[in-house]
Amino acid sequence: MIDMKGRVAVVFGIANKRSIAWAIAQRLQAAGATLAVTYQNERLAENAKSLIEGLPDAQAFQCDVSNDAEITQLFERFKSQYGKINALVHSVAFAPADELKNDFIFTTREGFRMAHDVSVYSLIALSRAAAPLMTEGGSVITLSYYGAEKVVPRYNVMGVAKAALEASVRYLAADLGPQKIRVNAISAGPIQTLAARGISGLSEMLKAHAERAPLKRNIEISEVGDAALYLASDLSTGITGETIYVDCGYNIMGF
Ligand code: 0WE
Repeated sequence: MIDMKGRVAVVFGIANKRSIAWAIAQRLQAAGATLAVTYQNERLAENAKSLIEGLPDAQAFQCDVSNDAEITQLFERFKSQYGKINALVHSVAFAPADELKNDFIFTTREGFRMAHDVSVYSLIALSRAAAPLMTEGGSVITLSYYGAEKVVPRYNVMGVAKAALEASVRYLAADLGPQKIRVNAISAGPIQTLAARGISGLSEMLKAHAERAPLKRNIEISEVGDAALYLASDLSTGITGETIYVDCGYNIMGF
């Protein structure tokens, strides 16, 4: 058994009970970790708070990761409340809906800026804020997707942002390694989350994924939680700067 007792994990990106962030928070808590879980804004507060507060040893915080002042304030609260952080989970991404509908060539300047600000820069900002509190070393975990490296129709600017995210994982890993802070990404196969639901053609994608993947099925969200626990724990102390696939093997296939 992996024992995370006495470890503090902060998880960003819960919107609802289908969120990957929520699956990860549940898994870390089940392993004994103390949790801080954040949601973006007032609109999500009621639902997010009731989920988070139902989890033992977990507390809810509001933070919009595109706002530097909110990040600074939040980590000051973490410092006084917990004194340290062991793991940071970044499960945050956004591109304006229109950017995921048209051809990539129609990407707007503002859509590009927003996708990179929310989905990529936030990892840099949060890692910088968390590092001084990772006094026992630490683990930073973010979520990526195969569209970072191969063209997935309509994933568009998010694919470019995920490529930048995976590169940022390597640069952050190099910067933070001397402080025994590891930085890794989990590249998850497609999941029916609420964020993914509005996406046209997702059911066909899930079907094709299950047919082509070596394991002949789609991933379970709990499998992302399991991989995150591994990366957050001392089982993975030799691993940093990596993108680990939790995709039933889909990415290895050439045909
Ligand atoms: O990273 C993602 C989706 C992230 C996402 C989802 C939305 C929907 C609502 C980012 N921004 C928005 N903006 C919205 O307005 N995935 C890996 C899931 C996903 O999204 C796709 C996919 C897959 C898979 C979009 C097009 C094609 C495939």
